[in-house]
Amino acid sequence: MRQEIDYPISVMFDAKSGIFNPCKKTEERKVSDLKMMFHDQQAVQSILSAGDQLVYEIRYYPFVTSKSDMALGVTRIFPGKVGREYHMTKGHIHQRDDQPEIYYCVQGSGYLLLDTLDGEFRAEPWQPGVITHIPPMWAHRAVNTGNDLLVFVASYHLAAGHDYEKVKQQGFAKIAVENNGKPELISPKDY
Ligand code: S6P
Ligand code: ZN
Repeated sequence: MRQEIDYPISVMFDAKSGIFNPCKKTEERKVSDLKMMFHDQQAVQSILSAGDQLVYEIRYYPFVTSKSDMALGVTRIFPGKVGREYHMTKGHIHQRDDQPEIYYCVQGSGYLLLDTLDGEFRAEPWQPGVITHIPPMWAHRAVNTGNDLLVFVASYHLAAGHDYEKVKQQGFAKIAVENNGKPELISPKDY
């Protein structure tokens, strides 16, 4: 028997702003939520003592049906840095090791950083139009290295789950920093 949740749903999406409607939930992440992810702890402290700084927002629509689920997540990373390190997402690996994800960059520029946490690393350069498949078992983090908003669309199963702890403890093999006005990927130990 078909229930109400089993019918198609559409949302209206504005790629420039990254806003879509209707939207079920919005979350904000500030420097205080990512403080252990950034490598310049003095810069973190000075931002926090000045009253924090918004790094990104995520808007969600969970499409849950009686047979399955699929989530839409749109992330808006505001331009900015903490020390020399560009604004980025916290980064996570999926709890379930059979869960991939699709990211679609629609606005802005930067990188998608991917790390297996066992020695393999990739940095996918991002500009509007780039779609990246994130295979299972790759931690993922998006970085905004531009002067404008970076917007990307994510599609994944809610059942994937998010493990932030592994990334927090180990970090990614490379981080994106500004060097002479340009983005550069360096090893965190060279910060
Ligand atoms: C969920 C998907 C995205 C992120 C979002 C924020 O699997 O990858 O919606 O949740 O980009 O990143 P993070 O690392 O704070 O969850
Ligand atoms: Zn994910």
